[in-house]
Amino acid sequence: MSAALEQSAEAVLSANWTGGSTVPSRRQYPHQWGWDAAYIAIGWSWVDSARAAAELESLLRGQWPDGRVPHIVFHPEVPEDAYFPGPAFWDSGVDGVATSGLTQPPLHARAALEVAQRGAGEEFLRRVFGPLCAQHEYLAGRRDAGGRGLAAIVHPWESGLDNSPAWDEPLAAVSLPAGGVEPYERQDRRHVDAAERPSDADYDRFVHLARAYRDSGYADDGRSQFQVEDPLFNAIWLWSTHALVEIAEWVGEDAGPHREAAARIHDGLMSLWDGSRFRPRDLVSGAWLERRTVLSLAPLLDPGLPGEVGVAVAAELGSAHFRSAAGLGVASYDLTAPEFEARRYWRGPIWANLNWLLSRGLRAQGFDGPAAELERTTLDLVAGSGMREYYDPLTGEGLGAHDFSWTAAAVIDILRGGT
Ligand code: 2M8
Repeated sequence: MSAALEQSAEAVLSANWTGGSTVPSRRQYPHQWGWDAAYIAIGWSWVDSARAAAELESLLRGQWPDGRVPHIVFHPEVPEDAYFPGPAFWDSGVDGVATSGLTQPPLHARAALEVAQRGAGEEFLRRVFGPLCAQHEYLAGRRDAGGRGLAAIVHPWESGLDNSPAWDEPLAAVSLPAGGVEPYERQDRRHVDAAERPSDADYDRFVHLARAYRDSGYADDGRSQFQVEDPLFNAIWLWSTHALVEIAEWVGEDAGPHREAAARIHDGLMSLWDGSRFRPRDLVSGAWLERRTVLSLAPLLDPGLPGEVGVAVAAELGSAHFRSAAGLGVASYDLTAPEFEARRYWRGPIWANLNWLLSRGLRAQGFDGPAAELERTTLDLVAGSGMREYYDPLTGEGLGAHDFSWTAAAVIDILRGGT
């Protein structure tokens, strides 16, 4: 099974390769995405280290002078209406590279380290070290709205878990223009069933928040109506900061500032621990967010997590809140909650990239058995239902886009034994 699965995963990455980078899926997401590029580079690293390096360097071509790494780098030859919101909406970019103005979980330093380890080497690391440091400095300098050493996200799209029930409360508090949101045309339901995509009410809020951020000149001035300290975004940032320590040592730069940054982010992350679980903090209301989501499990990636906290988070991951009776992986939302939706994007389905991330987290805490089991169930799920964007946690049915790049990348990394 594994040789055929690996072959089909490589075929998905090859089919989605556009010559300099890889689209998440040909029709639904026809540009390059921020954190997708990191997963995809790790997948490519086992197959073609030149493509793996190119994947990350292509994304970094879109980096802004302030250091932010955009959540989308647009392909100039793709028509404006192929994806909404497209380049004209964002009205941003540098040196002729059109980008969005938001960012996404900063998995890139971690990916760069692995890409270098599997063949791209020191020369590649020397090219990306400066840009990766600038990305981390942007987050520390411009996004620490709460002053706790954490980066705040200013839009649900920045979380990567766009439509998670975690954001229902802060989104409900967003005030929309009195006359309604200026009309716009969604493109995301052309290729995927509407029942698997966000509602119009949620989209109105996404679009309004993005326009307001754009109209502020992407100011990061604390005025956004949505500002949240998210445990997943910050756990990934911390994991990447540890990678930056290793990269600095490899290329002979000073690793000290990155060690200090890691200690700061770790302390910030622990401020999201309520004694029984990690929770996002809403910086607008000042309150912890209630909903039980997969975001809370990501701090497993922190190698400095106190032992008893690691045990509690791993137990939560294995509990009936997240592991479906069908044993298919980790649900994105509490299976027992009234708002759980098995088929709707980020409101219940299983995602292969999260299974992969959490298996890495379990290993970081020394739980190799559960990690291996999660990897096995991920492979079984994909073998049975194809390289889909997400999966129904009750039945295993594949949902969302087909031939999905990060699913293929996770499969390759698991099969080739990345830990
Ligand atoms: C999804 O997000 C985009 C917006 O960025 C969308 O729905 O149009 C999310 O799953 C996000 O995490 C992912 O990076 C992106 C591309 O795969 O799709």
